[in-house]
Amino acid sequence: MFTRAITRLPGADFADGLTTVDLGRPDYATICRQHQAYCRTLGDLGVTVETLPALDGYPDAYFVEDPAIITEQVAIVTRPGAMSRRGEAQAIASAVAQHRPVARIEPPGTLEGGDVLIVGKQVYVGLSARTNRAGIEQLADILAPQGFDVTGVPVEAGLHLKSSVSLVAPNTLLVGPPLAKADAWNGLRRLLVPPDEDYAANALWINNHILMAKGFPATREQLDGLGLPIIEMEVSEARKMDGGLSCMSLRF
Ligand code: CIR
Repeated sequence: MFTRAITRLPGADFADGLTTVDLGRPDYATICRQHQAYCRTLGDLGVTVETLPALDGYPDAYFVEDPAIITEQVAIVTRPGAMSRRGEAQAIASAVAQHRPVARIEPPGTLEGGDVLIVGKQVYVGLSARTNRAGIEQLADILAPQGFDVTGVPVEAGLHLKSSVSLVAPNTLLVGPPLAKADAWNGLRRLLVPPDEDYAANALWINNHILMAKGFPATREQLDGLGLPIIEMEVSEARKMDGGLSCMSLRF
């Protein structure tokens, strides 16, 4: 059960953030509306949502999942691999410090929360353009005393690990094409996202519901088999900036 989430308001400069996709510039009024709907949905699921103010000069700060990771016992403030996002760490630190003791990823480590997938006591971390080996080793050291085992997973396509894989039920992953064959998932149940729906691989399992991006019928059919209520969310504007449903909150 998640009882809390931290989100951040999109800044007026949201469209100036990093992106690798060519879907046009996001519209500010629309991202604000979609953000409100996202927060409202989390609230409806019993989550108390704390929304931080937009962070001037950091258009990607809206994606609060990346500068921090929260477990039951600790908040880890990361060191984003994207230079333009590095300053976000300090800003999120004061917010997460209200809830947990804080540990930090230090140079030369880089790590972004979008690369971190926690399945029970197993933590899968994408070795990606944003997260390096030193970052993964530091995370492993921070989490070892809590009984977590950390495994690196090469991410060769897509922005982060969780751009292509999500936990959607106990020991059950929703996996997109870039990670469909990764050895790391041996022993876990896998639902596969077809190549023409790869964006839908980023979904959120929260308080026994599944939040998924709207308009991906084949993925919806896979998820329907789990028997959980599914909420389809409009996330067109975050998608234009390479963001998905998990990126827009820190849940704990
Ligand atoms: C970035 O490139 O950093 C942002 N435009 C998107 C971050 C998405 N975050 C995530 O997947 N956790």
